[in-house]
Amino acid sequence: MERTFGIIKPDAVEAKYSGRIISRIEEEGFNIVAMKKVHIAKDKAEEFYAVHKERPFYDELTTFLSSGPIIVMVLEKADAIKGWRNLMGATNPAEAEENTLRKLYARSLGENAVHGSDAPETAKQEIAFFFPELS
Ligand code: 3AN
Repeated sequence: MERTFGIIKPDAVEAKYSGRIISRIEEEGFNIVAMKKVHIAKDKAEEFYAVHKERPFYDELTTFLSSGPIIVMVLEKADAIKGWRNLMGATNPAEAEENTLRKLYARSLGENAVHGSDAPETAKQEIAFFFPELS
């Protein structure tokens, strides 16, 4: 069993896609270890996305993540990190495969419905960031 960290981003929460996304997560065999709805401030979004600090879209990204409520979750199953990224689909919804969450629900490259950790070390950090009680 492996754990990963996921976010249902402000665009998808606002569009009321959360229920569909959570259903899909369960259908795909993930165990939802923890989940909460939060609205984070811009400085917290900046801290969360610190690895992208030098990227040209850093301000857009952190403004967006703090623009409305999000649902943060810890997901568990065998090979969860890869499995959750596969279920999310490509970063750019225009390139995402059929039936992936981003193909179904994302608006654009910037407003792309969901986030997922990309490696075991980032999963650990991101889980600790939102769920310190689990680490
Ligand atoms: P992923 O979330 O698929 O791991 P990353 O790590 O390349 O993608 O990018 C982090 C986040 O930054 C993406 N989820 C997306 O919301 C945003 N992003 C990536 N590229 C751009 C871009 N060119 N313009 C605006 N936002 C972007």
